[in-house]
Amino acid sequence: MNDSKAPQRKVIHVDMDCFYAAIETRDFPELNEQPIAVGGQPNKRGVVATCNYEARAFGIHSAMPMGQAIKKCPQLVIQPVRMSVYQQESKGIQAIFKRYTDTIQPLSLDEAFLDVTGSSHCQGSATLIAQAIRQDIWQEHRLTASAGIAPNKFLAKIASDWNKPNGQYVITPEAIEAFVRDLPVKKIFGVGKVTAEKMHKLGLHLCSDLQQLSLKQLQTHFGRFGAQLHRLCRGIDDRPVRTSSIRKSVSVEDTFLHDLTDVKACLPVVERLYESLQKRHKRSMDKRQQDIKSLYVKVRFSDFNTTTAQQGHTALCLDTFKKLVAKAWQRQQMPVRLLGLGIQYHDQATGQQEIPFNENHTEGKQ
Ligand code: TTP
Ligand code: MG
Repeated sequence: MNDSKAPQRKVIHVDMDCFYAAIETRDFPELNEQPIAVGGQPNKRGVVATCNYEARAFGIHSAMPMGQAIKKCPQLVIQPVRMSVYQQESKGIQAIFKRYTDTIQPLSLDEAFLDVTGSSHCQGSATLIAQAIRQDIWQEHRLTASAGIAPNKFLAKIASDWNKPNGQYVITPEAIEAFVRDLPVKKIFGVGKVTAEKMHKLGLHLCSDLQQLSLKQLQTHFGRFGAQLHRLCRGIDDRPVRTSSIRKSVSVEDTFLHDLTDVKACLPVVERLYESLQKRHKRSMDKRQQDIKSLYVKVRFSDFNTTTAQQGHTALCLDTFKKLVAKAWQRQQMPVRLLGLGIQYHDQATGQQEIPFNENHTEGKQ
């Protein structure tokens, strides 16, 4: 499994614990030990952006409608989103990462991959670097982070969840085989609810089950995702840690105050979103020229099921977006609460791509 020519990579995935909620309890200590959720008010169709562990004990989680959260926990304290504060904290945390490596790929405000291969910090130990980063974050921000340390992004991301909160977990190259053997298929990057269900029906529950299938069999069952699955179920993932200057995609989306009843009602919204997408694309091109690889849409139905569809394309095309929305809507034919349009770019650096989702891939919020 090891590529004997390239040095063994060392990737760290850092993920802040209950990020928005942790900032709220830090800044308002009187909230300590109370169940809190950050998000919109229930009477305005607000959803939970995140919540602290006290609230999670009641079964509350991200993306849950706030009305439902309040039913589960009537004493829940709702804190409004203070995005500019979270952005500021995120900048400070990224500056800490910078002390240790220049190869940083932020995934969101509270999450990033760091490639520390060949680093001279902490005697070159990725484990000690992760510890030092978490310690800096605590000392300077009074926030806790968890980290995963592994030879690639796929495993590092799973590992950061292993000892969460305020912990870290290392998967050494020697430990990969045993680690992936018992890993449930739903932990694989790109395997959502629908793909996992399909796998379960085929009797595939763990990565070791997937390993029994040939590349050809995986391609037969899972189409173009098959080849990636063949590698991932063995713990192999060559995707590089990309610095933020390389955008892999741009997208725009909108959640509606009132659901759109059918596909006909969606089309004028597609036109409006298309205009903002064009602007984003242009801004992205001003920074760096990239070729369009495909166009995609996201449709979230009133029951929160989210489905996506994409099509290979080399240019922006309103008509294609409309057709993709119609195709996606057809799958569930229910009122729509969110619509999104996106562009995926070719990866200039490696020729590889990270597919944000698979075609026909229906994701429930997990
Ligand atoms: P996460 O890292 O998914 O969650 P978290 O940091 O709150 O908790 P954990 O300890 O499990 O990592 O997301 C980071 C932030 O992104 C989160 O604090 C709030 C925001 N967020 C949303 O606004 N909506 C969402 O659906 C999710 C999942 C996150
Ligand atoms: Mg987090």
